Amino acid sequence: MTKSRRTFLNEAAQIAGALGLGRFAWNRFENQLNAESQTPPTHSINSVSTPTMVSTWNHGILANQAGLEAQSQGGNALDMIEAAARLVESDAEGLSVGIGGLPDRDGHVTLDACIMDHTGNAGSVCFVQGVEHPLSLARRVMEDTPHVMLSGAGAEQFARELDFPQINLLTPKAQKAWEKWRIESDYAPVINRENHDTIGLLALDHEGRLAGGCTTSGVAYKMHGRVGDSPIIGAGLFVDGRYGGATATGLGEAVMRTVGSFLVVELMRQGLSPQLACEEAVHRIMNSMPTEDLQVGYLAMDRDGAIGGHAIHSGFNYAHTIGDEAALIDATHG
Ligand code: SD4
Repeated sequence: MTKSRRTFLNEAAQIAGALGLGRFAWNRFENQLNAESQTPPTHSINSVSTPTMVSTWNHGILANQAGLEAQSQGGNALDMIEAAARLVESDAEGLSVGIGGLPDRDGHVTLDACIMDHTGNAGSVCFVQGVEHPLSLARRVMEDTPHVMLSGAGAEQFARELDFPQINLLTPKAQKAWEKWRIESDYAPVINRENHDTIGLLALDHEGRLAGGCTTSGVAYKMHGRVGDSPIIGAGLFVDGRYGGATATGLGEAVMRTVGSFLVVELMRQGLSPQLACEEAVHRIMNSMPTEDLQVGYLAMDRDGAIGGHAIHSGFNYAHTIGDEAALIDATHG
């Protein structure tokens, strides 16, 4: 379109504001225009924003710091996500992401990760072994291939072609924990308190671009070959720059069955706040399966930087950083 649709939409948005039309009504109007147009919807971005990050769990504090540092060195929202993820992936003490992650029931550490930008570009890798930075690999899938997702040996081959360092991800600490687990080999998934701490990340950069990422070693002692929600676009992560982004942590099977992160963003598109959207997505799970023994937490940020987080049970927290100010927030639950 020439004058264009964007100018027209901006003018119309101002009029809508003056008329007191709520965001929901405005979204519906814009959607209708999009539907009627032959042109794909524009991925409008805010002109200037304060760089902001939200990330799951305690390790989110340091991760956000790394992300904002990347931004201050000229990086965009994707760079923020990648820098934050790399920090946590390299932490051998963490038992759930990258090196040091707890292995599957056969003793193999297998990683899942994905990344998505505000225009809907997405990349993902799953069931990857021996790669220290799976989220960076997912980014290369997004940027350098015609695909969205590579798995297992194929993803590892791609990593070798890119000269990604190959490392042994199983640390002595994780091996010891696995050997202890093997004595009883109790395969019941454990309620998420400390065991499930994938990092899910959402970033808004200085130009209002949103991006998200998720990286994990998955549920401890899973079956060999099991892939969770974390690398699945729409389940562990979803971003739509026009509305917001969401990410999930907890038992992936429950998130996958309800396409959780997509649902959160879809609810934001329909006008719900990030907090209410997370609550509704959690309730969808609670209304569709027994949840006494499983935990899921959602985290969301809209395109204006408003955030929300909600989980089935207590214990889920997330880090929120705006500029220099960081806070660790206990998510609401139930
Ligand atoms: C999975 N959702 O593999 C991941 C695990 C997780 O915090 O989130 N841990 O199911």
